[in-house]
Amino acid sequence: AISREQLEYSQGAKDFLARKPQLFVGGEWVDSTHDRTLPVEDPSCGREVARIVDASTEDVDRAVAAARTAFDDGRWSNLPPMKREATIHRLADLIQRDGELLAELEAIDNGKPKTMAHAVDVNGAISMLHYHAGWASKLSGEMIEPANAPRGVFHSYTRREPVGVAAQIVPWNFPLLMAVQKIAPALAAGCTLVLKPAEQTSVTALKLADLIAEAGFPAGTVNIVTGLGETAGDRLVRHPDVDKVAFTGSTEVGKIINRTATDSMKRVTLELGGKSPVIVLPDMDPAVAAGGAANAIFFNSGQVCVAGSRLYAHRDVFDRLIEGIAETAPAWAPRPSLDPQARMGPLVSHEQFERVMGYIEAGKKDGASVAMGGDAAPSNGGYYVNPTVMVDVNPSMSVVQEEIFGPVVVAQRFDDLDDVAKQANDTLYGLGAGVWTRDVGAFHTLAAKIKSGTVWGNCHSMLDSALPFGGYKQSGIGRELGSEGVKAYTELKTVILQL
Ligand code: TXE
Repeated sequence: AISREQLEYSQGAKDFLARKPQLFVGGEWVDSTHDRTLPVEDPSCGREVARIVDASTEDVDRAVAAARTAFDDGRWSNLPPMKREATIHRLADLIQRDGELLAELEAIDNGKPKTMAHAVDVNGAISMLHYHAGWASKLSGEMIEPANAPRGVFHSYTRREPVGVAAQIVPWNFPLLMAVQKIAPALAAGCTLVLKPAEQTSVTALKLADLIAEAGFPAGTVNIVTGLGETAGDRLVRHPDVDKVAFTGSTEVGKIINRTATDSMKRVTLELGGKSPVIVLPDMDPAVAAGGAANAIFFNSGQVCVAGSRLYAHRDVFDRLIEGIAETAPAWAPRPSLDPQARMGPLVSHEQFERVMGYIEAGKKDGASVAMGGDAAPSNGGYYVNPTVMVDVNPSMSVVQEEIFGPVVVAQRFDDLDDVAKQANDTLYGLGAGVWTRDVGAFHTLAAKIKSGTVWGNCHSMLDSALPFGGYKQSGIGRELGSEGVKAYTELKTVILQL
């Protein structure tokens, strides 16, 4: 049961949630053209705590127009790079200053424990901005000699130009962090943008808008519109004045966006779903691997695109590993997000709760056994699912093939490296994979065989601003982060002068 005290919001959070629903367009807060709004819900108790604008087509068009004007007149892209760099650093500093409130708002809106929201989302956003700020003054083209002309006849070089106006659509699992992960490289490259947060979790993006205004970005550089995917999101993707679409979300919606955006040759990067394997080799101490495997799936209630949702343990360590994970149950018992002891919170919404419980039931019906959890946790209207491990599963089951996006892992045995590589690759997805072993040769052998954008050894979900991130197969198109992620916001132009 949830005590009142655990759900007491700070005055700052109450004040922010009480604000009039508005959009951030052209550097100021504006009203929507219509009066439709959407609820903001606290998933720890299922209560509505605020309203946000459900943007109209005209609202989206106005935001794109503001970004277009700001891009075309060069008020951002033509600033000296060091000025852009300093502005991005300033935004990071403001997030740090308001980190406590941002973490609380994220916990209220998304359901993740406030301590996690601070340590992961807020601190991640700060370092993401500091990292990308530096690219503003480091991006450049190269001088390249033509291969088929005598030396000294041509002077040829490439220029990296900002791609233009970016439409950025983000999901609800790491609302602030995903927003910053999108805007930081775009701003470093000199783009202007319109960001649409997920309708379930828009609060911290709106708080971010305040900080963007305070940091001193020229008006129209960053515009933030809240609203539904099928309406506001779709309009953004179709808008003729948008040059690039960056999306993180479900593979299903990613395919729709890809079709719509490429119809007009917009640049597209997609970071989509996953069904990432965690592989435990027989040399590994099962007690150590159990903690790692539990963290790989239960962190953020399993609402992580790279969640380690398929566990493959060598036959020799399988039973001990499952026991070890089951022993972590008390530590992961779901609690309200503002409870300082919470390590795992509720799921983000009633819809997601139903979806995850539906998968658990389907797994049981298909013949899987529950080795841990497998049910909802008692609550006062919140969306709590107990950490769950399912065994006796096979590859034909939906729990093994489909992204559940909840604290549910399916565990299977394997015999050798070839066997486990085959099993690990038996999926439409290819986002991440974790391997637990002290055997360096076996690790690198698997790292080469597994078809995924990232392979971790003895860790999981380790993302870093400098390291490229993205998916093989139906987990996405393109890479975010690192130099690749910034280049994804540029066009490469070749210039050739006959001397
Ligand atoms: O995601 P959507 P949903 C997976 C996960 C989850 C499932 C459903 O398995 O259970 O998707 O979640 C916007 N045009 N992931 O339905 O719909 C939407 O408003 C333009 C994995 O919430 O993909 C939101 O801002 N935009 C994932 C964003 O897309 C559209 C993270 C993501 O929502 C749109 C989230 C449209 N037609 C869910 N339809 C990950 N890989 O991290 C929706 N949107």
